[in-house]
Amino acid sequence: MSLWNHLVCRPSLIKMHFKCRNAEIPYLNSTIKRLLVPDEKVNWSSEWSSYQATDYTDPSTNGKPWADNDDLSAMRFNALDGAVNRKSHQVDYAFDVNGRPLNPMGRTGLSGRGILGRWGPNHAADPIVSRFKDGRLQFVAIKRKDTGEWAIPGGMVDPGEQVSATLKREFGEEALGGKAAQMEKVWGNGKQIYAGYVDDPRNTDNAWMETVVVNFHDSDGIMNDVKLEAGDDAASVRWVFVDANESLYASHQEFINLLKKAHCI
Ligand code: RP5
Repeated sequence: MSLWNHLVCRPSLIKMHFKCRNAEIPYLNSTIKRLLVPDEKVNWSSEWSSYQATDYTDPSTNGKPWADNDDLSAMRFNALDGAVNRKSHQVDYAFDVNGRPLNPMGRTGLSGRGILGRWGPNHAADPIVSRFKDGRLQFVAIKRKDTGEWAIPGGMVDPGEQVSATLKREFGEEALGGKAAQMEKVWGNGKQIYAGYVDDPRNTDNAWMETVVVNFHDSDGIMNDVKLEAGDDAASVRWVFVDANESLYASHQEFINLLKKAHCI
């Protein structure tokens, strides 16, 4: 079995990425456009010897404490590199001729890091706080300031941070306006429903989002007394019914489909 067969044969919730191949609109915060990658050329194993993705690393990431530099030789990939987790949830990823990690889901039409901080996987955590209201399942969603889309209030895992801490921190910052709330019983009720790749519009050939999705279901009416308030990267926050079929950011609809399954819907 070839290396590429090995990579693409691992089961994944995301069968093919689309949102990080949109060549119609400029890449976030830039005028840069992706090279159009047709479906049949997404897999690295598909022959495309002249493939030359647009190379772009957002200059605003330069020198940021959360961002890598360009000295890839000093980085330990597919491993815990000091406090930075460079392991993928899904695969041992491969590298291009310049030693840059290769997106395990294939070509995106853009190389470099784009606006992401890390070469390779960029780890996030997504808390889905849910409850039944009038017999219908709903979850807390925020409106992202960057794209204006509704999303699960997730965020990046800081170096050395436990995912369990990221989940609570991000929910607090984005959905509770940074205020503390009596949610201990809800936090004690977490069930992981996914860990892996996210089809995030920021992904590139060499940098991509991965996440751990945990459902915190409130069966005790605790959230009835918790005031939602948008903060940080969120412009707005509200409860959304899962059957409303609203369009969501990145792979968040797939995560909500998993939530529905977990609650037998
Ligand atoms: C998505 O980006 C993840 O699923 C998570 O919701 C989010 C993390 O990025 P930021 O919200 O911190 O930009 O890929």
